[in-house]
Amino acid sequence: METTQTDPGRTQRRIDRELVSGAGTGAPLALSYLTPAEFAAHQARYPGRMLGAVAFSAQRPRITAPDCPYAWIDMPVLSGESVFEVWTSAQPVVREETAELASARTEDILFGCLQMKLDRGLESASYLAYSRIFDFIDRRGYGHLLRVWNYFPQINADADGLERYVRFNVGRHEAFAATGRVIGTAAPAACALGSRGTDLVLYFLAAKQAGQRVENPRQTSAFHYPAQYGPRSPTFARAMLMQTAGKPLLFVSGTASIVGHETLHLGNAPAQARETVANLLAVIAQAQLAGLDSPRSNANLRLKIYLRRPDDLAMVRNCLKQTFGPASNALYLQADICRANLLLEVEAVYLSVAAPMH
Ligand code: 3EB
Repeated sequence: METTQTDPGRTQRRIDRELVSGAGTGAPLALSYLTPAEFAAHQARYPGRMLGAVAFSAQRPRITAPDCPYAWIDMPVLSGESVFEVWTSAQPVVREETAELASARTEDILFGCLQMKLDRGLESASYLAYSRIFDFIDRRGYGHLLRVWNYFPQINADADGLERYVRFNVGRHEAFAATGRVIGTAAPAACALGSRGTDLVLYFLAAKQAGQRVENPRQTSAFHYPAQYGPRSPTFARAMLMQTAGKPLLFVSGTASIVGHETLHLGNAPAQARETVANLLAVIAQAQLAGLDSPRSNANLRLKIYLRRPDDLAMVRNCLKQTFGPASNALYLQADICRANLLLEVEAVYLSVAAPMH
C-alpha cells in the first residue's frame, strides 16, 4: 500500500463509513477530495456508484477515463499536484451521455458536466451552456438546479467594455429568463472562478424536488445587486438546503468579503479572510433556522478555498482552522475571483451523515 501525507487508508475508511451510514439513513451523497491514488482506489471500490468526478490541476491528469461523468478544471492546487472532487451515491447511478453533456443520476439527483468553446464570447457561451443544461434537466424531470460550479479563463479581463464575468452573468441570466425561471426562486447555489484553460467548464447538481434557498442577512442577495455590477444580475443564492429522506444537505455558494453589495478590506487579505468567515457563519446560521442540524462535527464539512495569491495560503488556512477546526476536509486552489478586488473566496458543503470519530 502506498503511503502519502494524507494516509489513503484512513481516507478510505472515512468514506466507507460515510457511505455505509448514508445507505442506512437514506443520505444520498458523499463528497470526497482525493489524491490520484485515492481516486483509483475509490473507483475500484464504488463501481456504478459515482455521480461525477472533477479533477483540479495545472496539467491534464494522465488517467484513463473514469467510469462516470468527468471534467478537468485547469487550476493549480496549492496543496499537492492534483485533486479529484468525487460525488458518490449510496445508490447505483444511471449514466447518460449526449454529444453535449455527460450525466449520471439517482432517483432524486442528477450530476452533469459540460464544456463550451469561447470563440463566440462569454455571453453567448454561458447562454448556450445554461440553455443546454435546462433543456437536459427539464426533459428528464430533474428541473431544479441545486448547485452549479462555473469556471472560465480571464474572468476579470475586459470584453468590449464589460468585464468577462459580467458578460457571463448576462448570458446566464437570459437563459434562466428564457425558460421562464423566476430568478429569485430558481437561483441555485453557485460559484464562478477564473481558470486557466481555454473553455467554459460547468458542472452541476440538479434534483426532482426544489431545494430551499438560503440567503445571508449580512449581504444583499446577488440577484438584487445594483446595476453597477452589470446590466443583468448574477443568478445565485447564498446557499441551498436540500432534504433527502429527512436528512439535510447544505451547499454554501462561493462566499467572499462582501457586506451589503460592497467589497470590504481592499488589498487586506487577513481582513478579507475574517469577513469571509463571518459571512460563512451567517449563512450557516440561516440554514440552521431553515432546518439544518447543528453540525456535530466538522468531519461533515467540506471546504474549497480559492486564493488569488498563493502567498496567502498559510494565513487563510490558519484563519479557517481557528473557526472550523483541524478536522475540516479542505481543498486549496489558486484562482482569479470574480471581482478584481477580492483576494479569496470559500465554498462549503455540509453532508448529512453521521459524523465519524477521528
Ligand atoms: C459575490 O458574493 C462573490 O456568479 O455564480 C460568489 C458566488 C460570487 C457565486 C456566481 C459569484 C457567484 O458576489 C462572487
